[in-house]
Amino acid sequence: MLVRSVRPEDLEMPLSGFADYITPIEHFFVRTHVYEPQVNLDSWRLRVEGEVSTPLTLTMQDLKKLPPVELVCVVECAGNGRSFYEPPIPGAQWGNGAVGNGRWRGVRLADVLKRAGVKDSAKEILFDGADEPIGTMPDFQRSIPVKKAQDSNTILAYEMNGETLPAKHGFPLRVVAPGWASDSWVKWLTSIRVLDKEHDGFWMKSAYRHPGKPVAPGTAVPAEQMQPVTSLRVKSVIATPLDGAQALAGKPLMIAGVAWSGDAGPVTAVDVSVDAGRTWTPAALRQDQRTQFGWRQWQFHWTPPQEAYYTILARAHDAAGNTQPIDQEWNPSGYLW
Ligand SMILES: Nc1nc2c(c(=O)[nH]1)N[C@H]1C(S)=C(S)[C@@H](COP(=O)(O)O)O[C@H]1N2
Ligand SMILES: [Mo]
Repeated sequence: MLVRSVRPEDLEMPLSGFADYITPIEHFFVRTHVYEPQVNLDSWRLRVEGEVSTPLTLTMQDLKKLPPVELVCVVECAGNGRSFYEPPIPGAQWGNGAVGNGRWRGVRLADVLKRAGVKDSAKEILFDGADEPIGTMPDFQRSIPVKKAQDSNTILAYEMNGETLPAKHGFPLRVVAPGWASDSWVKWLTSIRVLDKEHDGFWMKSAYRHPGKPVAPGTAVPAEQMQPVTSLRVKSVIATPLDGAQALAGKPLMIAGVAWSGDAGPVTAVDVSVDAGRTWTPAALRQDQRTQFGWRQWQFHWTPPQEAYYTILARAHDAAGNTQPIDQEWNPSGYLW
């Protein structure tokens, strides 16, 4: 892993990780705002309160009585790729690898909310985890609109890749908000609060906000003129060959990687260019990876015709007709590269 920060622990998946369909836990990126809390399952409870008719206090056993659901889904930090923006932006200097493709198993958030009886006044669902802030840092709490919470794909996961959810990734329970940046995927979940208004805590009103339109690079935009980061953007990454690799002229070379999108997904096509974007040719998408929210592997076979320096690019398209740009428009916090 590429260590972006030791304390708190921020670990990035190296480019070679994009060669996997399901990202193994040992290669899965880690982002922690404060520290990794040690949760004891015997004393752990999930509280559901606020605008509900029956507030709940659930054990893991209670949760596991609800119907289990499993889905393959990309989790990507809003700030993934921040280091590519010009001018530079403070914050974790992620390259490409603050992202992974996991197999998540848990229960539908909608099923939990149904048991609590959500009132008509409900607007947002606020999540809090067992990690407590240090010093003056506000507690990491994030909310999502009721509509996203009620979506049958939004789950509370207790398993990742067929294993008990690892401590680094939120043991014993985390939010899985498919298609949305992972600041909404609250780890070590202990509290679900149904709100009758938009949550106005620091992590909603000041952090994770985007102008929603291109602004001149370097511009300061007041937070209230920005909107929360939600859906991921269509994107592909080349896993092989790696930057700077050498290959033999006249010999077949496989170009391969993965592609994903967010709410506008799934990915419908990937093109490859071997001439710095002058011409593009469709790559082959794996036929057995047609999920709504997982990434999809693609391949392109090419024989470099002569000894030369080649610039290879990939670009993905999604179901809503979006095309991956050459680079993303600059924004003040360096989100959604
Ligand atoms: N409780 C809690 N949940 C959290 C965070 C956190 O600091 N505390 N960080 C969020 C952010 S910004 C990211 S990118 C993802 C990272 O998930 P991972 O470490 O499982 O890859 O967790 C999210 N959930
Ligand atoms: Mo993040």
